[in-house]
Amino acid sequence: MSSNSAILSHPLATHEEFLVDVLEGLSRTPKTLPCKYFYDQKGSQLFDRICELPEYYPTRTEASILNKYAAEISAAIGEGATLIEFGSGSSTKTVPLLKASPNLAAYVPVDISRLHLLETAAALRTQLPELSIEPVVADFTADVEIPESLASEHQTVFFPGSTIGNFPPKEATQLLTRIAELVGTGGGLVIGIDLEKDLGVLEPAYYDSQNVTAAFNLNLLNRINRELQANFSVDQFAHIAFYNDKLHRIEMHLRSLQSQQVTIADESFDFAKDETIHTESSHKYTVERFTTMAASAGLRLEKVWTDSKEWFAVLHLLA
Ligand code: AVI
Repeated sequence: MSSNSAILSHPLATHEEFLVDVLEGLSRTPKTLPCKYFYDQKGSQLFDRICELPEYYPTRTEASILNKYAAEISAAIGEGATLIEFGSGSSTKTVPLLKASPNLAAYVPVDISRLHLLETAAALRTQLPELSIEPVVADFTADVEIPESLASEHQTVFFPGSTIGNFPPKEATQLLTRIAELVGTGGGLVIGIDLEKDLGVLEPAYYDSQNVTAAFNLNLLNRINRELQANFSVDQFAHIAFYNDKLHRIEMHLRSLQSQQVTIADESFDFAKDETIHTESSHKYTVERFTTMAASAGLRLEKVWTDSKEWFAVLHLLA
C-alpha cells in the first residue's frame, strides 16, 4: 500500500449520529452523554495533557511495563504474527514492542482519525523501515474488518491504555467477543487494564490540581454548542469525579450549578440545581475479575505483566 493511503473499514460516526446520541442521552434520567465524543481536536489535546499529569498514573505505569517486558510480550505475540492495534493514536506506546518484534508479518494500526493515522504511519515507516505498516480507518467499537490481504496465520490484537475500562461490563464483554472472533482460534489479545487501588491514588487521577481533567470534561459542552448549535452556559457546570465502590469505577459527571434550561436543535432540556450529566465511567479491575469477564468472551488468560505497585496490568489472552 502507498504511504499516504489507509483502508476504510466502516462508515464513521456522522453529525446526525452525534445529534441523536446527545438528544437521547439528555432525555434519560439520570442524564448521560457518551464519552467517545470527548475527543474532538481540543479534547484530544487535553487528553494528551492528562496523560502527562503527575496525578494520572495509568499512561506512565503502562509504558513502564511495556518497556520493561517488550521482549517477553513480543515472544508471546509470536513470530510472523499480524499485530492489530485498536485505537492506535500516535502508536507511542507500541514502538518499544514493534522494535522488539522484528519478525511481524504486519502492524495494522486501527484508528478513527484518518489524518492522525496517516501521519503516524508515515513517521513509523521512517523509524521502522523493515516493518509492513498497514493502517485501517475504523471505529473499533463497531465491527472492524481486516482485509484478507493483511491476515496472517496468527493475529493478535493490541489494546493498551485501559480503554476497555470506559465500557460497561456488558459492552466490554461484547467488544472482547468481537476481538476473539476477529483473531480466530489460537489468535491473541494483549490488553492494558487499570487495577483497583487506594482511593487516594484513584480519585486525584480524575480530579487533578491543574484542572486539566475538568477542562476535558467541560469541553464536551463546548463541542455540543459548536457542532450542534446548542446553548450550554459552560461556566454554569462543574466537573466532578469520584469512585463508585459498588460498580468498581470512577465516574465523571458535569453538575449544573443552577436551575437552567438548555436548547439543542429545537429541543429543550431542564436542569435542576445540582443535577448531573454522567459523562464517563472508567472501570477498574482485579486480574481475577477481568479474567472471568474475558473467559465469558472466549478468551483465556496466558500471562500477566504488572508494575511493582500493582497499579496496572498488561495481560496476554488467547482465543
Ligand atoms: C481513555 N481512558 C482510558 C481514560 C480513562 O482513564 O478512563 C480517559 C480519561 N478520562 C479522564 N481522564 C482520562
